[in-house]
Amino acid sequence: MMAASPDDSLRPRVGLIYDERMCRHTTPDGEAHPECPERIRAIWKKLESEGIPRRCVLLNARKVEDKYLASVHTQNHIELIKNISSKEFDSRRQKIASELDSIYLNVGSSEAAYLAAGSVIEASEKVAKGDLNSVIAIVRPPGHHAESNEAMGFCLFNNVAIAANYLLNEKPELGIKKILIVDWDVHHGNGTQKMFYKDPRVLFFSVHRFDFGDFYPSGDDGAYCMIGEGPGAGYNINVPWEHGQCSDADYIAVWDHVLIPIAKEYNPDIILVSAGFDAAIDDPLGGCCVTPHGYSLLLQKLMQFAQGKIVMVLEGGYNLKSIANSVLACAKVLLQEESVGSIQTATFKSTWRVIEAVRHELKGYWPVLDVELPQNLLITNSRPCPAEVTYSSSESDVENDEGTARTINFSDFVEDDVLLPLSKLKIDEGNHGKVIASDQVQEEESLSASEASHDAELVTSNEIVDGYITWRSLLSKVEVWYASFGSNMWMPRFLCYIEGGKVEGMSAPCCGSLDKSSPKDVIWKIVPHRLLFGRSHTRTWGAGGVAFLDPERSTSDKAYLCMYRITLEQFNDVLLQENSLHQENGIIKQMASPLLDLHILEYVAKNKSLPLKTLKDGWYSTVLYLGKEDDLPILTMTCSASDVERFKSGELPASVPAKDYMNTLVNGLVEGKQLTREEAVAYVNGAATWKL
Ligand code: X5A
Ligand code: ZN
Repeated sequence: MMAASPDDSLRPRVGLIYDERMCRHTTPDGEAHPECPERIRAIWKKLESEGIPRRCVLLNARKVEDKYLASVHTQNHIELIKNISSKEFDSRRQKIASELDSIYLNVGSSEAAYLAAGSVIEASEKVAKGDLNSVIAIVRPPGHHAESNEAMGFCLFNNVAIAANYLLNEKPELGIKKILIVDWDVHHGNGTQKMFYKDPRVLFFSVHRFDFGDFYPSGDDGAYCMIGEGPGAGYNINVPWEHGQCSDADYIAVWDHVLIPIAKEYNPDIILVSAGFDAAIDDPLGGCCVTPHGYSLLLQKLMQFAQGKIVMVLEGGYNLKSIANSVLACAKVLLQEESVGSIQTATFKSTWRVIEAVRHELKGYWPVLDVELPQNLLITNSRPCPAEVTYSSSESDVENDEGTARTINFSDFVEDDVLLPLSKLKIDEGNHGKVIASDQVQEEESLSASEASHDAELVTSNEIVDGYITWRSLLSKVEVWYASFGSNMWMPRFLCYIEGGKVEGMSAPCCGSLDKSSPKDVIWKIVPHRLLFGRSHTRTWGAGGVAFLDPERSTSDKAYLCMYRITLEQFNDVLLQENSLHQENGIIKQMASPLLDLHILEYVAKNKSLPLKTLKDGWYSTVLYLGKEDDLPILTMTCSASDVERFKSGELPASVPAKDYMNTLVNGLVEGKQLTREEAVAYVNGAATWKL
């Protein structure tokens, strides 16, 4: 007999909807746009390559009838989308689109919009009837931003809202009286919220980046105080993230402590998921990092309700690989196939703040929320918030234009120290925690190496893994000055390397250091080295050159340095990120051993400059020792001397910096009170146009 193959009659019946005609909604002149046809093609191809479609029931897409649109949209809006792709609109179409917020329109838009909405109706009806357990609707354009009289945010018709109304109003015989809409797209589902704001038959739940009203669609609609009105009061639930970088653990925490308890109480007859995948890791718009396995867990936790009646509807999601893998993981969960993977357990402290606020707001409507969250949860799973860091220079108190100390606010990532890599240092078992500093820590006088070995004797057990002291715990006890000379001179930009995140002009967020504590001090210095700009393009800043410091000293030159007192552990994380080697296929790499340990630090201090072989492909692979300050070594990273030669020969391009990069750098010099804006611009231009 064959090994147990799943009995088809026991296997859940999962529907899939996909139709190539929804790919004909494109930008009119072929300009690139994140909401592109390739999104649904990529998902479909991925599912096909994994043999998903043959394990599912394939449904036909169909166009929505106008009468079903009318429960959600105005006649005006319906007419517009109905006619927008016709010849008569050829001359006006682009103008109309340009007057809308984040919308493009072409000859394929109307049909795609009708198919997307109609397909979600088809999917919902099949699930409501019980013909299928669940359906994945791979549709576009997305819908959750579309309001009654307005297309916006890449959305034309509100597909999910239309289907919900269809079930409630058009098919009472199906017995769907209560619908839970779970909107996990990274953006707030403003359209859907408005449509059911006073309606208790639909419980609308949205978890989204809010950034205190700064994140799209911006404003207050996504705030947690928006709880519904009249009979709908308590049936609108917003979980607004304070910042990006949210991950599986943050979402799971919200599920466990907000959504799931409420869903149990509400007991929906069906669940519609506004499943955008733009909170996925590597999404260009979302800046969050939910993994495919994370999404599958969120979905799995919903399957205990409504007898598993789930319709998963694509909304946003703009990284083709991420969305394809995420939908695949969800499909496997709906098919009740193994979902393998592990998630990181770290949550932001802000996550607990948001969860508590939401629970407080809603506990009058949902008594299950009216209990204190277990304190040990908050304590064991979160660390004190290093946010709201006030920093100052030791030369003069750095103040911003308003004359108050600057506050940085995107920094409270909480880490569980579970994934500690090993170091080469073995603990002498007979001598409790004493370090056998094999080849390290030999020279007593300098670099606090001796102090480090002394402190290392005091490490607590969680810093020891399998009898080894982790390199992190050792190097976390050594402080250095990291000397920045480029965009990192602007503190908020540098903090991206510590806390994660990005500032204006950066295309992607940084992952940050494992230890997210802020620099202990910031001071400025001028050194006799030449600042130069080289290369023509970076992933972070786009076209333009970036700053390097000639490793060679030359007394006729001077370069400004903004120096941050950080740990050698953090310096290693900065070094890795600066050389773009911190991730591979979107996975943050853990360093098994440090790039720059105490031994190498001694070497650099003696020889002033060291190109690190392990970083030979990075642009900032040379570590420079620039002397000492307060008895701590001053280190920076720049290109190799041979790269400078290649800049001179023209073998490597030497371009002027991009606008955003330039602004960032200038901001650093100005806010650090080193130069006026004019002087700073002149300084950068001088360096950028200098003939090597
Ligand atoms: C559906 C969706 C995002 C719109 C962003 C506009 N829309 N900047 O993800
Ligand atoms: Zn979105």
